[in-house]
Amino acid sequence: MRHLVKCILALFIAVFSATSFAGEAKPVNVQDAWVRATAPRQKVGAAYMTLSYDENITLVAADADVAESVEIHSMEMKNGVMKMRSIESLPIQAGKPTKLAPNGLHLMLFGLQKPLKAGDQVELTLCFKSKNGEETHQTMTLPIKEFVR
Ligand SMILES: [Cu+2]
Repeated sequence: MRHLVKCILALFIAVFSATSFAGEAKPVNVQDAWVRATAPRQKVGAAYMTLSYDENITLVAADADVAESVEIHSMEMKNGVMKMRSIESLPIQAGKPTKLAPNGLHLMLFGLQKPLKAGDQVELTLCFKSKNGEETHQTMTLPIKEFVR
């Protein structure tokens, strides 16, 4: 079974590279991307989205026009308390959407220059590393929204 999966994967990759040789790599699929509105004087913010791709790819860095720096964060239970921590990179498995959402994985925006107001927009750049080590950047505009529980 594992062999079969490998074969299908190899075939798939061959087809993929044959059809995309002329242009740039296909962009990573980014859906439902948004930035959470912040309270006045709040210096950190968060961005959420669902990432998917038809090959294994890794999110290695992010940057936002409104923040000094952006980190990839995960959430985990520690002694019954949800804690977030910074992770170096976020692997996205081929064909499996990876969801960044409140109370889970998120992009943390540090050093906000001003409060993030619902209705405004944030320019976000994501840096991905393909399995052959190639890095690509994708810049997108995200709406700022109020988080409704
Ligand atoms: Cu965080």
